[in-house]
Amino acid sequence: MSNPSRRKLITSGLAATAGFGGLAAAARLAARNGLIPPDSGGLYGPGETLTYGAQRLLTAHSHAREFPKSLISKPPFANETAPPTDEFKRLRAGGFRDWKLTVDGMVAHPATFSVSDLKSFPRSSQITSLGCEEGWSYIAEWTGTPLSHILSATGILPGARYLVYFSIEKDWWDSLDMADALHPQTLLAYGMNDADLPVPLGGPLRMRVPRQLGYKSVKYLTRITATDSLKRFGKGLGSSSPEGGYSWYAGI
Ligand SMILES: Nc1nc2c(c(=O)[nH]1)N[C@H]1C(S)=C(S)[C@@H](COP(=O)(O)O)O[C@H]1N2
Ligand SMILES: [Mo]
Repeated sequence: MSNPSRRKLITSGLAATAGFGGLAAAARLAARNGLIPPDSGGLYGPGETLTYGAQRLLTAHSHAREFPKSLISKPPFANETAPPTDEFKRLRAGGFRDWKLTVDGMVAHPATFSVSDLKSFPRSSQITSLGCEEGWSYIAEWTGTPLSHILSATGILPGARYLVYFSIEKDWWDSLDMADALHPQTLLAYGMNDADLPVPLGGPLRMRVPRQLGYKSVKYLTRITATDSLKRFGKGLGSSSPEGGYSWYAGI
């Protein structure tokens, strides 16, 4: 969708249809433009479709706000965790030298990367806000490899539409469409505030998606798989979050 006048037309069509003909008709318009989120069924489905469709058409190329260093938040942070599993403890005891990120699915060259491999690739830093759906947020500087770099290095195939990504915590996984996967602010983050990413905040490696709510920024990242359909992952809703009642698309 590169033609701005076409985008404008579809966007005003979406808004007008939502007001005039109702959400279901807006959803049909979004569907014709390939803008149906995976959790579009059920009671909130038409609303999810309208939010995602309108955001994608209006803001596909926008950036999350970046802040000056003076606004970086002071610890402690609200949501600190650490995976309690033996596997995580073993990897941590080894300084995370054996931590592996596997990239597979619809890529020409499936590969496995260590954190030091990632550190040897082009790096990017951003000072952005991480906001939780429960209401709190904090600002930090995240450093990592742009996800887009890994996708070009592994040869993402043209048919891929989503990236599904998994934590060493088995019940945490999520997915992004290609607009967010290729967005320059989407990072495989291994650093925070000029240090290694602390374990409670997702170290050694987390997804950082500043254009969406905090739960998309999955911590303890171990695998990314490229796919053309989200149907065969979990309940087919694109993430563990909609299974618990939150939207797959959590744009801010
Ligand atoms: N593996 C894993 N990733 C996770 C979570 C989690 O509990 N486990 N919590 C999510 C939620 S709900 C939020 S708001 C952010 C919190 O990130 P923070 O610890 O940096 O505040 O991480 C997200 N990623
Ligand atoms: Mo959250």
